[in-house]
Amino acid sequence: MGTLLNWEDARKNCAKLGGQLAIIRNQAENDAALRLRVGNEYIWLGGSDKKGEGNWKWINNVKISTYFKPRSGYSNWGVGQPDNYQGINQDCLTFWDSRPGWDDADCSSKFPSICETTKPV
Ligand SMILES: [Ca+2]
Ligand SMILES: [Ca+2]
Repeated sequence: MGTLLNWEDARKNCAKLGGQLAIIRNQAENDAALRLRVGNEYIWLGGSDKKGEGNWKWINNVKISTYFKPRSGYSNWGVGQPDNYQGINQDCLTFWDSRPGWDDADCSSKFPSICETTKPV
């Protein structure tokens, strides 16, 4: 997870390793993923709104709740996120670097990422 990759490369890298970019289904998974973090850094997660602005989805196509589009299911956005910060099109999901919760970030940014295996453990 230490390698710095843009979101799409991170997604492909996880697939190559036989898994997928992490999907966070509940608080326990969120906490477990956060424990993998070294310090306060952005880390790619397996969600984006690349395919439709404001239409946040996990890579398994399950929709992600936002304050402007509430859905059922877990979400953990940081305050005011997602925000397409300063008009930059932020379409990829990450842990926010310094504050609790998730952030939408520029997909071409290079961050570490978390893969999960799809096999039951
Ligand atoms: Ca966006
Ligand atoms: Ca943002």
